[in-house]
Amino acid sequence: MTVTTDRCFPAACAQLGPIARDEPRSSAVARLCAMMQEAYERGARVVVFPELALTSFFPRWPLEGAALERWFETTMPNREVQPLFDLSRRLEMGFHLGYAEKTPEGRHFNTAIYVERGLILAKYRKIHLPGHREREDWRPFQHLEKRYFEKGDLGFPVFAGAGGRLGMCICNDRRWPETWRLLGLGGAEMVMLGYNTPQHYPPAPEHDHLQHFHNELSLMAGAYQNGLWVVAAAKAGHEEGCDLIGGSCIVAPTGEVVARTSTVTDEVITSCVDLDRCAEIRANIFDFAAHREPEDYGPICAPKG
Ligand code: CDV
Repeated sequence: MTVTTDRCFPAACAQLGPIARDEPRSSAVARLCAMMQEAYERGARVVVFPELALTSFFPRWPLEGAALERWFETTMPNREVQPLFDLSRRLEMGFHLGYAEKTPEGRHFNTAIYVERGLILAKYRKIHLPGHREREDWRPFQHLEKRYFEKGDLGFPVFAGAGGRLGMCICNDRRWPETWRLLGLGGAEMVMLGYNTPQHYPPAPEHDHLQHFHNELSLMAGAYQNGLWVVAAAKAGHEEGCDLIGGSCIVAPTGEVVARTSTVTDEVITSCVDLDRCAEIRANIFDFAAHREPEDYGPICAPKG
C-alpha cells in the first residue's frame, strides 16, 4: 500500500513554531493536523514534521523520575496522536514524525517514524546524540540528550515508501557525512529529518551567527554528495527562553535549496520532488559503483579514539 506510485510528486515540509512546556499533546497534534491538511490542499502527498514534535524540547531541563518519563510515548499511535494517524488514512497522506519513545522494556530513544495511510512503515532511532550527560550549571540551558536517550539501535534504514526509496535521520545526524553516505549507499532517494537547533551553542558561542549556514551547508552537502532529495523540518522560534532556528527547507539532489520557510512559526512549504532526478548525480559525478574507493576509507570505520 503506497500513498503515491508516481515518482514525481509534491512533498511538504511542516515547520513548527514553539511548543510551550505546559502545552498538551492534543494541542500539538491539532497543529500538526492543520498543517497536514494544508499540505494536502496544496497537493502534497507526503509531509515531514520536526524532531520531538509532540512536546517542548525537554532535554533543555534537568529532570528525573516521573517528571522525565511524562515526556515519552509508550505506545505509537496512542490516544492523543491518533487524530494524526486518522487524518493520514483519510487523506491518503504519508508523514514523518519525531517523538520521544519509551519501549516496553523501559529503553528511551529519540525516534522518528514514517507513516502511510495510518500505518507505520518504518522507524529510526537517533544515532548521533549531542549534548552532555551531567547537569552543567554554567549553561543558560541544558542539552541532556546524552542522559535521556540511548544511542539508536536500528542503523540507518532505507525502505519503500511514496513510490521510491526513503530514509530518515534526526537533527544532529545531519551534520555527519557518514549518515548521508550510509543512506545513499542504501539507495535512499528522499531523506526526511526534523531538528531542534538552538541559535546559541553554549560550548562555542562564536559560531552562533553561523547556525543557519551550518544547517544548510550540511543539508546541501548531504543531498549533493549522495544524489538524493532532503526534506528538513525545524522546530523554530522562542521556546521557553531558548531561540530555535527555523530555516526548514527542501533540497534537490543537485544540492540546491528549492523551498525554504521564511518565519519561525508553524509554516508549510512544498516542492515537487522528482525521484528520477537522483540519477542526474548518481549516474554521473557520484556514480558509487564507478568512482567510490572504499578500500582507502578504512579509518572511517576504525573504533573511536
Ligand atoms: N537536537 C539536536 O540534535 N540539536 C543539535 C544542537 C545541540 C547542536 C544540532 O545538531 O542541531
